[in-house]
Formats: sequence, structure tokens, C-alpha cells
Amino acid sequence: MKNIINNIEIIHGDLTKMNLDIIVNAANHTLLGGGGIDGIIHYKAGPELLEECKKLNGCEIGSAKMTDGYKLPCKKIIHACGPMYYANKVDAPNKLKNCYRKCIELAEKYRIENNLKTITIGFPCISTGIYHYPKDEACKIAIDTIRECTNMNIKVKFVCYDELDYKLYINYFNEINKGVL
Ligand code: AR6
Repeated sequence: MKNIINNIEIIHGDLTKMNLDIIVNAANHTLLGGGGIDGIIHYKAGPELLEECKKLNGCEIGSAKMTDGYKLPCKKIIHACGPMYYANKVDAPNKLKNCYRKCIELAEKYRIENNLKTITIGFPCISTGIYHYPKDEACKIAIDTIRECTNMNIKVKFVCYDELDYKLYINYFNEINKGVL
């Protein structure tokens, strides 16, 4: 079993405990908090995070915005607004892809602006909890999109909280390694 391909790694764990440059939040269009990982991130970061989020005027579905990390161990948080799967199944794949692309775009901008040689960014499995995106499809979109749009200066970690997600990600990595894809 291989959990690293180039600069992309799969981890089974809690993203909110990780000491990365950037963590991605699975947020909603208001950016004002909610349940799931969003709730944990706001709780752990503290009330200053909500104050900054209030100034962002929300976020389009399929896009993302960046804030400070406040009391979390990360430096920055990218709040990505994934699609609600059953709201529009036809549009959902593109919206989910765009989320991952926008996160990498924001991470690269942050890296360049801060003169950093490399940065680390951790992703949860966006939209696969409360937003009910089928986990296997979301896993393929996440990995394929990141492989397409990232560069070697960005170290990407997919941090799977659920064991099922972790297994799906590892299995897909193994297929890629076998040269099937
Ligand atoms: N570390 C890593 N992944 C986690 C963690 C963690 N600590 N906790 C949960 N996950 P969800 P969504 C995983 O429901 O589906 C909120 O109300 C979880 O196992 O948090 O995008 C927002 O405000 C799942 O795989 O986000 C929105 O309204 C993944 O994070 C809505 O939920 C995403 O699950 C967004 O729904």
C-alpha cells in the first residue's frame, strides 16, 4: 500500500490538529460556520475567525476564500464551499473540481506573496459529509483534480477522518500506481 505519490500524501487523521501551513475547511456559502468540520474549525480557532469571515461576504459554490488560522496550529484556513450533491447532481462534479482548483490557486498565491519555497496544505473530503456527495466519486475528483492543478512547491495532504474515506483514497492511489489510470 502506497500513500504518497510525488507531492501528494494520504493520511488517516484529524485535520484540525495538524500543523500545516494551510488547512481547508468544508464550509458553506455564508462562510459563517456550521456543523461537521466547519463547526470544529470555528470552535477551535476561536471567535476571531467568525469576525474575519463576516467581512468576506460569503462565497460562491465551487469557490473558496482564505482567512488566518487564529488558535488552530495552521497559519491559514481556506474555506471552500462545495456543492450539495442532491441540489444539482449534474453541476456537482464541476463545482467540486472548482473547489479544489481554487484552493490550490489561493495556496500558490499565498506561497508566492510570502516568498516561501514550499508550503503544505491539508484537505478534508469536501462535500462528502452533510452535503452527501458519494464518497467514491468525490475521492476520484479530489485526487484527479489535485494531480492536474498542483505543482511540486505545494505539498498536498488528503486528511481522511473516516476510515472508509482513507481506504477509498488508498485504493485509488494503488490503481494509479499500477498504471491503470
Ligand atoms: N478532519 C478531517 N476531516 C474531517 C474532520 C476532521 N477533524 N471532521 C470531519 N471530517 P462535512 P460537507 C470530514 O459534513 O459535506 C457544515 O455544516 C468528514 O468525515 O464537514 O462539505 C458546513 O457549514 C467528511 O468526510 O462537510 C456546510 O453547511 C468531510 O470532513 C456543510 O456542513 C466533510 O464533511 C458542508 O458539508
